[in-house]
Amino acid sequence: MSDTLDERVNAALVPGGKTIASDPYPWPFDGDLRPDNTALIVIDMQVDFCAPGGYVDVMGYDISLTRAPIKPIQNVLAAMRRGGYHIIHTREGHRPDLADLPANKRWRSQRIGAGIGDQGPCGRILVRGEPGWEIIPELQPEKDEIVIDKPGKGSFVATDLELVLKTRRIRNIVLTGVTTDVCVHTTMRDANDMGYECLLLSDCTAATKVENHLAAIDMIKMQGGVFGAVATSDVLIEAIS
Ligand code: C5J
Repeated sequence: MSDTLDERVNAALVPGGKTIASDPYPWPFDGDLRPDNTALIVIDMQVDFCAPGGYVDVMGYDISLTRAPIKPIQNVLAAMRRGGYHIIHTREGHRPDLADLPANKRWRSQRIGAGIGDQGPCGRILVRGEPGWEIIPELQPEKDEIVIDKPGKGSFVATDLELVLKTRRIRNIVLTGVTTDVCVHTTMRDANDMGYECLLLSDCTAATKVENHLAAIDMIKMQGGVFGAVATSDVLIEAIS
Protein backbone atom coordinates (compact mmCIF):
# COMPACT_ATOMS: atom_id res chain seq x y z
CA MET A 1 0.00 0.00 0.00
CA SER A 2 1.47 3.36 -1.02
CA ASP A 3 -0.63 5.63 1.26
CA THR A 4 1.20 7.11 4.23
CA LEU A 5 -0.29 6.70 7.70
CA ASP A 6 -1.26 10.40 7.71
CA GLU A 7 -3.05 10.00 4.41
CA ARG A 8 -4.97 7.01 5.70
CA VAL A 9 -5.91 8.82 8.94
CA ASN A 10 -7.05 11.87 6.98
CA ALA A 11 -9.11 9.66 4.67
CA ALA A 12 -10.92 8.17 7.69
CA LEU A 13 -11.76 11.61 9.10
CA VAL A 14 -15.41 12.57 9.01
CA PRO A 15 -15.71 15.85 7.05
CA GLY A 16 -15.85 18.72 9.52
CA GLY A 17 -15.22 16.29 12.38
CA LYS A 18 -13.05 16.99 15.38
CA THR A 19 -10.57 15.02 17.41
CA ILE A 20 -9.16 15.55 20.89
CA ALA A 21 -5.42 15.74 21.44
CA SER A 22 -4.85 12.52 23.34
CA ASP A 23 -2.25 9.82 23.81
CA PRO A 24 -1.36 7.72 21.79
CA TYR A 25 -3.65 8.98 18.99
CA PRO A 26 -6.14 11.81 18.40
CA TRP A 27 -9.53 10.65 19.71
CA PRO A 28 -11.81 9.51 18.25
CA PHE A 29 -9.57 8.32 15.40
CA ASP A 30 -12.08 9.36 12.74
CA GLY A 31 -13.19 12.68 14.27
CA ASP A 32 -16.78 11.51 14.58
CA LEU A 33 -17.35 13.23 17.92
CA ARG A 34 -20.86 14.57 18.44
CA PRO A 35 -23.11 15.06 21.48
CA ASP A 36 -25.59 12.52 20.13
CA ASN A 37 -23.03 9.71 19.68
CA THR A 38 -20.85 10.35 22.74
CA ALA A 39 -21.40 9.58 26.43
CA LEU A 40 -19.60 10.57 29.59
CA ILE A 41 -19.55 7.72 32.12
CA VAL A 42 -18.88 8.63 35.75
CA ILE A 43 -17.98 5.41 37.50
CA ASP A 44 -18.74 4.66 41.16
CA MET A 45 -18.19 8.12 42.68
CA GLN A 46 -19.96 6.81 45.79
CA VAL A 47 -19.54 7.44 49.50
CA ASP A 48 -18.10 3.91 49.82
CA PHE A 49 -15.22 4.83 47.54
CA CYS A 50 -14.65 8.52 48.22
CA ALA A 51 -15.89 9.56 51.65
CA PRO A 52 -14.96 9.05 55.31
CA GLY A 53 -16.37 5.81 56.77
CA GLY A 54 -16.87 4.22 53.34
CA TYR A 55 -15.50 0.92 52.06
CA VAL A 56 -12.17 2.35 50.82
CA ASP A 57 -11.66 4.25 54.09
CA VAL A 58 -12.51 1.14 56.15
CA MET A 59 -9.94 -0.82 54.15
CA GLY A 60 -7.36 1.73 55.32
CA TYR A 61 -6.63 3.49 52.05
CA ASP A 62 -6.15 7.25 51.74
CA ILE A 63 -9.40 8.71 50.44
CA SER A 64 -7.69 11.94 49.44
CA LEU A 65 -6.60 9.93 46.38
CA THR A 66 -10.12 8.91 45.37
CA ARG A 67 -11.44 12.40 46.15
CA ALA A 68 -8.89 14.14 43.92
CA PRO A 69 -10.93 13.65 40.70
CA ILE A 70 -14.09 15.25 42.16
CA LYS A 71 -13.36 18.80 40.96
CA PRO A 72 -12.12 17.80 37.46
CA ILE A 73 -15.19 15.54 37.04
CA GLN A 74 -17.43 18.45 38.07
CA ASN A 75 -15.82 20.55 35.33
CA VAL A 76 -16.26 17.84 32.68
CA LEU A 77 -19.84 17.18 33.76
CA ALA A 78 -20.65 20.88 33.45
CA ALA A 79 -19.10 21.14 29.98
CA MET A 80 -20.70 17.95 28.66
CA ARG A 81 -24.08 18.81 30.16
CA ARG A 82 -23.87 22.22 28.49
CA GLY A 83 -22.96 20.54 25.20
CA GLY A 84 -25.91 18.13 25.37
CA TYR A 85 -23.84 14.94 25.62
CA HIS A 86 -25.25 11.74 27.15
CA ILE A 87 -24.37 11.43 30.83
CA ILE A 88 -24.27 8.06 32.58
CA HIS A 89 -23.41 7.34 36.22
CA THR A 90 -22.70 3.92 37.72
CA ARG A 91 -22.98 2.60 41.27
CA GLU A 92 -21.38 -0.60 42.51
CA GLY A 93 -23.65 -2.37 44.98
CA HIS A 94 -25.55 -5.48 45.91
CA ARG A 95 -29.11 -6.43 46.73
CA PRO A 96 -29.86 -6.23 50.47
CA ASP A 97 -30.34 -10.02 50.51
CA LEU A 98 -26.87 -10.36 48.92
CA ALA A 99 -28.24 -12.84 46.38
CA ASP A 100 -26.01 -11.16 43.74
CA LEU A 101 -22.84 -11.15 45.86
CA PRO A 102 -20.46 -13.91 44.76
CA ALA A 103 -18.84 -15.78 47.64
CA ASN A 104 -15.36 -14.88 46.39
CA LYS A 105 -16.08 -11.15 46.66
CA ARG A 106 -17.54 -11.59 50.15
CA TRP A 107 -14.89 -13.73 51.79
CA ARG A 108 -11.99 -11.77 50.35
CA SER A 109 -13.40 -8.48 51.69
CA GLN A 110 -14.23 -10.04 55.08
CA ARG A 111 -10.66 -11.33 55.35
CA ILE A 112 -9.37 -7.74 55.40
CA GLY A 113 -12.01 -6.46 57.83
CA ALA A 114 -14.21 -4.67 55.28
CA GLY A 115 -16.78 -7.32 54.48
CA ILE A 116 -19.07 -6.38 51.61
CA GLY A 117 -22.60 -6.69 52.99
CA ASP A 118 -21.42 -6.21 56.58
CA GLN A 119 -22.22 -3.21 58.75
CA GLY A 120 -19.76 -0.31 58.51
CA PRO A 121 -19.77 3.34 59.57
CA CYS A 122 -21.86 4.24 56.47
CA GLY A 123 -24.31 1.35 56.72
CA ARG A 124 -23.87 -2.05 55.11
CA ILE A 125 -20.85 -1.92 52.81
CA LEU A 126 -21.71 -1.72 49.08
CA VAL A 127 -25.36 -2.59 49.65
CA ARG A 128 -28.01 -0.81 47.59
CA GLY A 129 -30.00 1.77 49.51
CA GLU A 130 -27.37 2.24 52.25
CA PRO A 131 -25.75 5.67 52.85
CA GLY A 132 -22.34 4.36 51.69
CA TRP A 133 -23.75 3.25 48.35
CA GLU A 134 -25.07 6.71 47.45
CA ILE A 135 -23.27 8.86 44.89
CA ILE A 136 -21.40 11.64 46.73
CA PRO A 137 -23.27 14.96 47.02
CA GLU A 138 -20.71 16.79 44.86
CA LEU A 139 -21.51 14.63 41.82
CA GLN A 140 -25.22 13.96 42.10
CA PRO A 141 -26.87 12.90 38.82
CA GLU A 142 -29.36 15.29 37.29
CA LYS A 143 -32.89 14.06 36.81
CA ASP A 144 -32.64 12.96 33.15
CA GLU A 145 -29.28 11.23 33.51
CA ILE A 146 -28.90 7.47 33.39
CA VAL A 147 -27.80 5.64 36.54
CA ILE A 148 -26.57 2.06 36.11
CA ASP A 149 -26.52 -0.24 39.14
CA LYS A 150 -23.90 -2.93 38.82
CA PRO A 151 -23.02 -5.82 41.11
CA GLY A 152 -19.56 -6.26 39.59
CA LYS A 153 -16.46 -4.25 38.88
CA GLY A 154 -17.25 -3.86 35.19
CA SER A 155 -20.31 -1.87 34.12
CA PHE A 156 -21.61 -4.32 31.49
CA VAL A 157 -22.05 -7.57 33.44
CA ALA A 158 -25.59 -7.96 34.83
CA THR A 159 -26.63 -4.44 33.76
CA ASP A 160 -28.51 -2.82 30.87
CA LEU A 161 -25.63 -0.50 29.92
CA GLU A 162 -25.06 -2.10 26.52
CA LEU A 163 -28.76 -1.83 25.67
CA VAL A 164 -28.77 1.84 26.66
CA LEU A 165 -25.69 2.60 24.55
CA LYS A 166 -27.08 0.76 21.55
CA THR A 167 -30.55 2.27 21.84
CA ARG A 168 -29.07 5.76 21.97
CA ARG A 169 -26.60 4.97 19.14
CA ILE A 170 -23.64 5.92 21.32
CA ARG A 171 -20.23 4.87 19.95
CA ASN A 172 -17.77 7.14 21.84
CA ILE A 173 -17.30 6.77 25.59
CA VAL A 174 -15.42 9.17 27.89
CA LEU A 175 -14.48 7.37 31.11
CA THR A 176 -14.08 9.00 34.53
CA GLY A 177 -14.44 7.87 38.15
CA VAL A 178 -12.89 5.32 40.46
CA THR A 179 -10.93 3.23 40.63
CA THR A 180 -8.67 3.48 37.60
CA ASP A 181 -7.26 -0.01 37.98
CA VAL A 182 -10.48 -1.83 38.92
CA CYS A 183 -13.94 -0.61 37.86
CA VAL A 184 -12.79 1.98 35.34
CA HIS A 185 -10.34 -0.40 33.68
CA THR A 186 -12.75 -3.34 33.60
CA THR A 187 -15.41 -1.14 32.02
CA MET A 188 -12.98 0.32 29.50
CA ARG A 189 -11.61 -3.10 28.50
CA ASP A 190 -15.10 -4.50 27.99
CA ALA A 191 -16.28 -1.43 26.06
CA ASN A 192 -13.18 -1.58 23.86
CA ASP A 193 -13.80 -5.26 23.11
CA MET A 194 -17.37 -4.39 22.14
CA GLY A 195 -16.10 -1.85 19.60
CA TYR A 196 -16.69 1.42 21.46
CA GLU A 197 -14.20 4.27 21.00
CA CYS A 198 -12.92 4.90 24.53
CA LEU A 199 -11.15 7.90 26.05
CA LEU A 200 -10.01 7.93 29.67
CA LEU A 201 -9.49 11.30 31.39
CA SER A 202 -6.45 10.77 33.58
CA ASP A 203 -7.14 13.58 36.08
CA CYS A 204 -10.77 12.45 36.42
CA THR A 205 -9.80 8.99 37.65
CA ALA A 206 -7.90 7.70 40.67
CA ALA A 207 -6.89 4.47 42.36
CA THR A 208 -6.20 3.46 45.95
CA LYS A 209 -2.50 3.44 45.10
CA VAL A 210 -0.82 6.08 42.92
CA GLU A 211 1.41 3.50 41.28
CA ASN A 212 -1.62 1.44 40.24
CA HIS A 213 -3.26 4.53 38.73
CA LEU A 214 -0.13 5.29 36.70
CA ALA A 215 0.31 1.68 35.61
CA ALA A 216 -3.36 1.43 34.58
CA ILE A 217 -2.96 4.52 32.39
CA ASP A 218 0.19 3.13 30.85
CA MET A 219 -1.57 -0.14 30.03
CA ILE A 220 -4.23 1.71 28.03
CA LYS A 221 -1.64 3.45 25.88
CA MET A 222 0.59 0.47 25.11
CA GLN A 223 0.43 -1.34 21.76
CA GLY A 224 -0.79 1.80 19.97
CA GLY A 225 -3.67 2.29 22.42
CA VAL A 226 -4.70 -1.27 23.14
CA PHE A 227 -7.73 -0.19 25.20
CA GLY A 228 -8.22 3.33 23.77
CA ALA A 229 -6.71 6.74 24.39
CA VAL A 230 -5.91 9.01 27.36
CA ALA A 231 -6.30 12.80 27.68
CA THR A 232 -6.80 15.35 30.45
CA SER A 233 -10.04 17.10 31.27
CA ASP A 234 -8.90 20.58 30.21
CA VAL A 235 -8.09 19.37 26.69
CA LEU A 236 -11.51 17.71 26.33
CA ILE A 237 -13.33 20.74 27.75
CA GLU A 238 -11.54 23.13 25.43
CA ALA A 239 -12.25 20.93 22.40
CA ILE A 240 -15.98 20.64 23.05
CA SER A 241 -16.67 24.13 24.40
C1 C5J B 1 -13.37 -1.40 43.66
C2 C5J B 1 -14.27 0.15 42.05
N1 C5J B 1 -12.14 -0.95 43.54
N2 C5J B 1 -15.30 0.96 41.86
N3 C5J B 1 -14.41 -0.84 42.99
O1 C5J B 1 -13.61 -2.33 44.41
O2 C5J B 1 -13.23 0.32 41.46
